[in-house]
Amino acid sequence: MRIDVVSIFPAYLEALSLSLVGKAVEAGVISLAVHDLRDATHDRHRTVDDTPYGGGPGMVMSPEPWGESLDALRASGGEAAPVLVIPTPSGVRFDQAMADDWSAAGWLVFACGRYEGIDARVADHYRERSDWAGVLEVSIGDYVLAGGEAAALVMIEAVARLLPGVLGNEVSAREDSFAAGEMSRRVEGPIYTKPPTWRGLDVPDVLMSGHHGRIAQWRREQSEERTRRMRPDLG
Ligand code: 6GU
Repeated sequence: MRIDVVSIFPAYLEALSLSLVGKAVEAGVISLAVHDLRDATHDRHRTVDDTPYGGGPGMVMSPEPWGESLDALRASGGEAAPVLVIPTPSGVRFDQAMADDWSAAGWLVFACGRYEGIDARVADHYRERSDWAGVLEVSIGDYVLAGGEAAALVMIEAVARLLPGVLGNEVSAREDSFAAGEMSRRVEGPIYTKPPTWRGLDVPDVLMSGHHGRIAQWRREQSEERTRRMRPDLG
């Protein structure tokens, strides 16, 4: 999979060289590049924003640098059509099913906005372009971040761990889509490892019993109880 990220803070994405995503890049499963939006400006101050038409607070990211940067990316890619992901708090909610879909895409481009967001014509334009595979405006939750970079990190990690050949991903694509369905219904219960007693707290006896049927039933009950308590919106 190819992933490009465009941002005015390319250093924000340096975390992608660590951990699971970093290993997937090293292994060649992901081809990742981060691009500075300001490289697509032509004035002395490398300006990427302007005041909003109609008034209002803050600044809006100008369409021209986005158009130039995204067109250059597209031109570097041959036949393949990329999906343009625009992280924004006004987008559709990102979830495991979406991560699952994206893990089958060949090429994702993340356009990380700052300030009050990107001029709306950028999304409109790339939605009409037949050499792009679509535009998705996506939020990671109901809170407001200062920019799309942290959200892009979240979404890229969720996709990367599903790619075949990524270390620790032994499960099949079929099991992943099952997991996406399960996740929308319930959360997992508590898990334990050694030692059997820690600061006076014991691991539940049933997990030491070796009785696989009872263990499975106990885990189901714990999952249901925790889902009711922590996620009353599910189930
Ligand atoms: Cl994707 N971007 C920003 N700026 N804030 C957010 C978000 C995205 N998702 C939740 N809050």
